[in-house]
Amino acid sequence: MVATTPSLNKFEKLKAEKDGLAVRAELESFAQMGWEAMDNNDREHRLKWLGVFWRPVTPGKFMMRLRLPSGIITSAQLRVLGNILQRYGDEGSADITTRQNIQLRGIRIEDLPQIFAEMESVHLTSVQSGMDNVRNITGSPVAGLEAGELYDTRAMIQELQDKITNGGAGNPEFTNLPRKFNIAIAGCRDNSVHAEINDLAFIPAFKNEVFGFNIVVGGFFSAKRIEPAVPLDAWVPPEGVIPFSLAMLRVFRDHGLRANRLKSRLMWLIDEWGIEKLRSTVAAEYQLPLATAAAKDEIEWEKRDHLGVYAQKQEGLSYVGIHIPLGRLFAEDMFELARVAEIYGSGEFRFTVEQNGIIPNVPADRLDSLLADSLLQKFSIAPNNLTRSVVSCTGAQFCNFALMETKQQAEHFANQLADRVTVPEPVRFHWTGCPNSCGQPQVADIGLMGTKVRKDGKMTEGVDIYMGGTVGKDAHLGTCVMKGVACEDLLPVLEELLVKNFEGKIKV
Ligand code: SRM
Ligand code: SF4
Repeated sequence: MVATTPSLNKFEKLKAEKDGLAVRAELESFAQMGWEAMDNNDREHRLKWLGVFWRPVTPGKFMMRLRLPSGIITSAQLRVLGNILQRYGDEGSADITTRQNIQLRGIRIEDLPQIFAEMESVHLTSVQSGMDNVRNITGSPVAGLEAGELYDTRAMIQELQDKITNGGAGNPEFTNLPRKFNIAIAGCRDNSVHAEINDLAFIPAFKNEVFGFNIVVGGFFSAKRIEPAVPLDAWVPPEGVIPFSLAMLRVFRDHGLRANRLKSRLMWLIDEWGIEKLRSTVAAEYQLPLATAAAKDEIEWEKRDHLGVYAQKQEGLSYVGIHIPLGRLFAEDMFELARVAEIYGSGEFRFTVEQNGIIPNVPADRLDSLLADSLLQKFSIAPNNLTRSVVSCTGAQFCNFALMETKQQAEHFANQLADRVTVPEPVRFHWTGCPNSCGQPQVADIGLMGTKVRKDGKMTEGVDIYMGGTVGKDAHLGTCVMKGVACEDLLPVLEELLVKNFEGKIKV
């Protein structure tokens, strides 16, 4: 248990007063009293331990962030989410997140007991998805499907989530970390998880010809500081991934810095201790022999977006990646995704960190009918190179940190550019509404970070532009190349960047 001292920040005091998970027992009474009568800390902070987020932008309409290990969901689960959204009419919507997860919008406090019961009936949980908890654990969205994969990480990722959350019931052992904690486990050769931007990531690597994972630590984005993960010089076999992760979480929980929330992520502890001390402390907690890293890892492919039709390793089956613009879904879309997954596939659907979707397990004799299905008119398998790879955070529509509206702007500019310019390859645009960088502009070909700009004596929405982010093999972060471009001046700037850097040709 972490002691409260006067130097602790206000969130540490809040957690020490009452654990976030404690609000689960009070849901019925919250539902009866309504959001206005609730204690402020319960409403605005502790509910996040259940994945329920107060939205100051839309008071009374909460956001619910789920947990979807490896981004996998079933048709039955999609229908339950569709039913939840349907209650809220036009106010009910959902977003696929940059951690291959789902967030629901429009949620009313009075409905929470019923919503949780519906979710539990199909084994969906939102527990510990906000505040000082482990976020959705990312894995390859084609785990178990991909011919070239080295290890099918699905069961491992699910089991790790179950350990951290006590099977979705909530686990007080890991609900009071110093800060959020991101974990990614890669079993494919293309780094589809963005290992380098996680606090803890496992990267496939052979040590003395035995398969296992090299470990990198401390990657994070924040408004104050951006750091890629650094090697821990450690390797674990597959059966070591879960005990190692739990050991790391215990060390972070017990030794992570808690005085200043702006300096609490794992990298700040690495700064204070040095990587060797982190390694030896976690090794002692791990209680198994910890090998040094394998000399090379197996991330050898460029990152793919998985859009289109691809043969699976299972003879006669394909997976089909579909483009979901900005990751935005409504109730009807949930029902439609459930339908196509069921009638053309195996009743399973997957989400990617690019905020798109995958229908796995489509037999050859159903492929043509799937490709002719009306849903694929809306969610294309082959969008153009400028709209195809657009990622966007939530932005001002629902997020009070936002310095700009993101999703509509992202769509507007992508469509405008597609009308005016052709490029030979997809260009990856990432939009993020503020320096917290949820939309990961630092991994993009062209990253756009919301800011305020003074123009003609008035403050207006603008962006700082990032470039040079590479993903997949040898991933590295991009840097800011242009500051404070007003959105109204942005189109010609983007056109020029496409022409100069991406072989763009202006359409005549
Ligand atoms: Fe994030 C906070 C949305 C991925 C860095 N993030 C927030 C909040 C909760 C702020 C708030 O209360 O409004 C946003 C909720 C807005 C809303 O209504 O949706 C929010 N973050 C998101 C999502 C939904 C963006 C998206 O549209 O996809 C992503 C949810 C992922 C999930 O399923 O759990 C999301 N956030 C990220 C990522 C990307 C990633 O994980 O790969 C990052 C950068 C990586 C990292 O964390 O190191 C990220 N979010 C932050 C930060 C800065 C963290 C820090 O250490 O300072 C904050 C602010 C904070 O935690 O204090 C934040
Ligand atoms: Fe909100 Fe900023 Fe995150 Fe976008 S980057 S979701 S605006 S906190």
